[in-house]
Amino acid sequence: MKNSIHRSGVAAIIGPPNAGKSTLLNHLLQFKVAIVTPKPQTTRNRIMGIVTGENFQMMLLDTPGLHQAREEMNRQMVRVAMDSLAEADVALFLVDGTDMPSAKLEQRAAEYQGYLDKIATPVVLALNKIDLMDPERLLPVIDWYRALHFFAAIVPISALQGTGVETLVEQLVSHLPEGPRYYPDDLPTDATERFIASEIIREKVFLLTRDEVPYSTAVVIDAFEESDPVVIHASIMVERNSQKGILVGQKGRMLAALRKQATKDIEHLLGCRVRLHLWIKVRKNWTENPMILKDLGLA
Ligand SMILES: Nc1nc2c(ncn2[C@@H]2O[C@H](COP(=O)(O)OP(=O)(O)OP(=O)(O)O)[C@@H](O)[C@H]2O)c(=O)[nH]1
Ligand SMILES: [Mg+2]
Repeated sequence: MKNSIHRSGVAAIIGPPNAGKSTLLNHLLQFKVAIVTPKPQTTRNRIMGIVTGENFQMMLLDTPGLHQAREEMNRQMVRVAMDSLAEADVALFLVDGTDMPSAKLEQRAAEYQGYLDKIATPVVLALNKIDLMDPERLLPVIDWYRALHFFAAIVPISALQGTGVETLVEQLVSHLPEGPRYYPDDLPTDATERFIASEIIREKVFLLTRDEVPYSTAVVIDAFEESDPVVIHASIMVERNSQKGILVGQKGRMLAALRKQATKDIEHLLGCRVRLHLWIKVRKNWTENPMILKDLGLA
């Protein structure tokens, strides 16, 4: 009986920055484990979500966006993404479907091929953001990707609205081996509350600041006291004094806004009151510092 087969395994989502990888993970988990912003290179670590269905359990890995990285931190981010493929049974290459065949996309073809050629598992392609597309424009996009690589399946989706996502999951699951459930049904992720809290603070920096500031920022949780309210001390690390000035803002307004917005989301995550203390620290050129990158899971 075909239906009695239970499959379990790992699917790694890889793809260019800003394509909607984290949005898809959150949608499938119905839980915000990964931060999402309109800026590229938001995700910096591999984040695992556990998607459990009647006949399957899929460990879905969200990863940093693939890009031509020059700085050390960015190179490590791309490495994290590509390394996640080693533990995967199937890869999901997720791109922004609204990137129409054009000179710009043509320029990326060689780069995409470079990543795709390194993948040993079957690769499913998801064309995301179809909610923004005229359905008639989908065919040339599909043809363009078909010429680029042999994909096990090509599935148009909207990670934001959930369109096509069920079909996508069926495709991914069909490439998982037979196996048991490794995790309880109701566990959405192996990420700790501490990690997600640090990411929420980083998300607010991404949303509230501009230019290079988000890319020069990292967040470290110094203390997480499980009292009532939960007391969290977090350091926001920047590379320069001028960036510290921006994060503090006039009369401390930026820091107050960061704290307010992050507190609200962390309270939602933990389901209890939170007192958040933020400290801004300057660590010159930390994005090139292997010791600091290692502490952030990036080396
Ligand atoms: N309209 C629309 N917007 C989407 C969709 N999926 C993601 N987005 C938006 O695209 C932006 C990037 O989404 P993310 O999920 O952060 O993208 P990502 O691929 O994880 O990006 P990196 O972490 O930077 O690699 C956000 O503004 C999302 O709201 C979609 O299906 N439709
Ligand atoms: Mg992301």
